[in-house]
Amino acid sequence: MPGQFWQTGKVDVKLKNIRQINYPKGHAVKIDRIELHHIKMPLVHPFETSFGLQTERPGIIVSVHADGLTGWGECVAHSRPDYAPETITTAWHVITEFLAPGLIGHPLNAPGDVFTSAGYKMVRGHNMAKASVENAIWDLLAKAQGVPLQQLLGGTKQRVEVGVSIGIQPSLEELLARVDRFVAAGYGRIKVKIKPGWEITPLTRIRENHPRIKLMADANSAFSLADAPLFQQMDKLNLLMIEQPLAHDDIIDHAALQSKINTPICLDESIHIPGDARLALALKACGIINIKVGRVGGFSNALAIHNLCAEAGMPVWCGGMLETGIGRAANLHLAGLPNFTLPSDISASDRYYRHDIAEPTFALNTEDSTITVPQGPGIGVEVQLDRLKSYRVRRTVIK
Ligand code: OSB
Ligand code: MG
Repeated sequence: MPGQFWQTGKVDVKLKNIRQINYPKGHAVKIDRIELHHIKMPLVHPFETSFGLQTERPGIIVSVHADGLTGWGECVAHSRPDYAPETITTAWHVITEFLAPGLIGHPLNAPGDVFTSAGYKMVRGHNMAKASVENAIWDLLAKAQGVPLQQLLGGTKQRVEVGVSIGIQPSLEELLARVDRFVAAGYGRIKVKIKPGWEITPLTRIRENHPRIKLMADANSAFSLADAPLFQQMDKLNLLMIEQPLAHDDIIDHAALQSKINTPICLDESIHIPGDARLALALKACGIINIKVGRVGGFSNALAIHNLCAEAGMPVWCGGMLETGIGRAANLHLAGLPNFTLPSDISASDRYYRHDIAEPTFALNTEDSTITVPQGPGIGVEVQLDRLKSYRVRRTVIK
């Protein structure tokens, strides 16, 4: 039945907006240096979406240094403004010119104190740039307190339910074989990318082969409201959800489409701030929200969106951006929050990279399609500096 997996009802979380988050306070730290590391990581398998083909993942790794401790964050902007308006170049510019300088020497008792720094008060938008710095500070402050990041965020799960995101493949046979391989590897939820001409047939064939699997489709904005009949056909396939079928900057047409289909729509690209989530809720534009910490500007906004969705009875899950072990560790801590009730796009390390830049790497717990939240201080993984350097193409220091 449509909706059988996702109707989880209300989760008991008190409504807090971004200004009401109770940031746990520790000792004040003062950042003496921020470093940016522009990396290029080769992917083990090309990743094709409706907006293009990726064979490597560019990224900016941010390290913030204070009192002998280092906090790590990852910027998920692409080289091109294809998924979101930001790029590696715009993020580099905004971090080096505006966000980072205002944080040097700025006292931080709690993660929310980043918002009183000069750069954060001045910069509008640029969520992926902001998230990479804010999240590195969350890691730093968790390490200063000697606790796992999860504890600062308010998450409690030891294991997080996950799935795998499968790109558009050169042929239907290759797609079906790839789905079979991931199902055999223990993934209990399969997401496939769709685009016009690559939707009903691949989804129908996968459903025939795997009648009970949690199956979903991600269109990355490739369709329009005129395609409503296509999505009505998908109602027969018992999909867990359809992710971002319509324009990246639309909410209102998604509401129109949602009123015509039973399968829940999940918004990804359209949600950047808590206000977008409130609008989507008010308009009934979706049944589910994908929270990507980069897209929403950091953990503070991610928490705010998580909390307001929990209050409204709307389930969320954690999206992925092919992160390295740094960003994926952060995602695992976030996905430990109570309203992350659907499987997240956080796959095992070997699905992305031959040599990840952080240790330990992540493996799938095959008995329940979960990944264990790392329990050391902060994000709980150690960045391997030699590996980071081997993938690094540019570095800068702000102090
Ligand atoms: O739309 O969810 C998406 C990767 C890059 C850009 C957009 C998306 C994705 C994914 C990858 O689906 C999920 C993952 O990191 O495993
Ligand atoms: Mg998506």
